[in-house]
Amino acid sequence: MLLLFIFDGAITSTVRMAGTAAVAPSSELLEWPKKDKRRFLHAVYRVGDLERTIKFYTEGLGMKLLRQRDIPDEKYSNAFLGFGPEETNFVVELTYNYGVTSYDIGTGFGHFGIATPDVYKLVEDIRAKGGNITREPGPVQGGSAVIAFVKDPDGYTFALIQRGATRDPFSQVMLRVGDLDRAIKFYEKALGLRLLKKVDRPEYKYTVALLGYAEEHETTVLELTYNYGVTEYTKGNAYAQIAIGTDDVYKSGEVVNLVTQELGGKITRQPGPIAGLNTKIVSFLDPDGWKTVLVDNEDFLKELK
Ligand SMILES: N[C@@H](CCC(=O)N[C@@H](CS)C(=O)NCC(=O)O)C(=O)O
Repeated sequence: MLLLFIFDGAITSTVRMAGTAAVAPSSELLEWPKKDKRRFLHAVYRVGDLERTIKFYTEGLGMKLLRQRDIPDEKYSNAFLGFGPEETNFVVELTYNYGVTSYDIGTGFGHFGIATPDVYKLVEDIRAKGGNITREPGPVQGGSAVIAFVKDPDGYTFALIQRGATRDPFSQVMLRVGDLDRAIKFYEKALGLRLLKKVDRPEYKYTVALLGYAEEHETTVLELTYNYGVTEYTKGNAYAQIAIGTDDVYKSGEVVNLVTQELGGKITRQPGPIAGLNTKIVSFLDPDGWKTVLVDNEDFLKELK
């Protein structure tokens, strides 16, 4: 239960502690996401055929298959793929639900971004393997960065972005939002993300914002896109969520709870261990309905072992 107090003129909220309740001023609590050890861990989404997607990601996009697990009791399997180990890299967690061969991606999900030193060459390699190129390589409209778009076998778009050698080529997740300033504020306050760049392209009627825990070329970033006048998107049932590491799911949950009261969104799973697994998480929706899961850092590393 969350208790709110007025303390020294500031709103304060209780921080969970075993048996006792310590009161932390909300201003202090709101500092936590910036002090916490945060990192984008993985994006979770559903695919209709695991082997087909694994083949495309490994042979076409150059990812490695990191691990697989089957949960027959719950009738699903997972595969984890990325450009390096999960301990350090952002990866995809693919879910295959037994017997479900296709999904609706909706209009809100944008793309996953992969950085590569030569977009033209990667596109030719993907094309030679039968990949679906939906936007030929060339400078982005209104800019100079060379990009291309390819669709994976389920219809998820991957943006190929030309960039020199990078530690983790998995460079971005792009989601569309209906109110960019509200979304930026939410991700800054609830998750401690930093606004790295905001680009308005009035000639193409959109604005994008990049948010990350380090500079754009050093890390995976969240790209939020606002199309002028579009406030609603469909979410479909394919893309699920993004996972981020935290040192304290309880404190992080308190912060998210405070921020949702101000900006919207809601906690969908209260902080605590997942039944049957030794992993503590808290999950929530942002004001546009995009889901994030905060995962305990130590539990996550134990799970990998
Ligand atoms: N209407 C676009 C707005 C975002 C956008 O246009 N982004 C740029 C990349 S930052 C793009 O896709 N450009 C297409 C191109 O250059 O062909 C959307 O919702 O995806």
